[in-house]
Amino acid sequence: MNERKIPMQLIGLFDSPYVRRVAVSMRLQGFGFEHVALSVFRNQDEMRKLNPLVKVPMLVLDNGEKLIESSFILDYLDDIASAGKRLVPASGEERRRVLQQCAIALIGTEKAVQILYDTKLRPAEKTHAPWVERCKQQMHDAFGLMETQPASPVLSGAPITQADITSTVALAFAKYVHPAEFPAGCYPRLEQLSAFCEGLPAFIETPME
Ligand SMILES: N[C@@H](CCC(=O)N[C@@H](CS)C(=O)NCC(=O)O)C(=O)O
Repeated sequence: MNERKIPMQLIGLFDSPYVRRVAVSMRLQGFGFEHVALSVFRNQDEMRKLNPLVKVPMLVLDNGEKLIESSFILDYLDDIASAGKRLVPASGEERRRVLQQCAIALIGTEKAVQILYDTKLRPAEKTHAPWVERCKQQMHDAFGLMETQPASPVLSGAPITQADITSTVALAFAKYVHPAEFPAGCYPRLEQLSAFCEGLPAFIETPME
């Protein structure tokens, strides 16, 4: 069992897709953690004391070591996970496939975040419409590419992978922050995967809001 005496601390809100994918993964892998629910915007000063870079997620290990960047945090967790609990296969074609699907989902996520920051954090007159349009196009291109991937094996009973988690988290986040861009049925295969994953306890226990 991976449960530790002093729990690891996961810093950041679950409305961050990067934090949420780490939290869901930790639950699926059986790692206990204390959730430090601080916002990079509303709790900036407090956050800076924990993480001078003011970025989330941050995972504080039980020895006090601090890890940043969701992909590298997940890589560490896979490395220490017990047998059968890895979320990215250790090697080979399957590993490459899962990581590439994560990469596409992360681009969709990144573009959704950029649109949000560019339209909500700047005064309206300082928003550059062509850049926002470009990001929207790239966001949809990424989700469109995810939609064309072969159906995930998890839907036929295979173990869940990081590709399933990151794709599901990406769609939930993008829909949440840009609802008009994602009417129901616009990415039906992805929505099917998402409905399956969001029904799992690890996702239900990690709500975005
Ligand atoms: N590539 C990073 C992205 C993390 C990220 O950008 N997190 C956002 C919250 S969704 C953040 O920290 N925003 C504050 C900022 O960029 O200053 C990862 O995967 O961990």
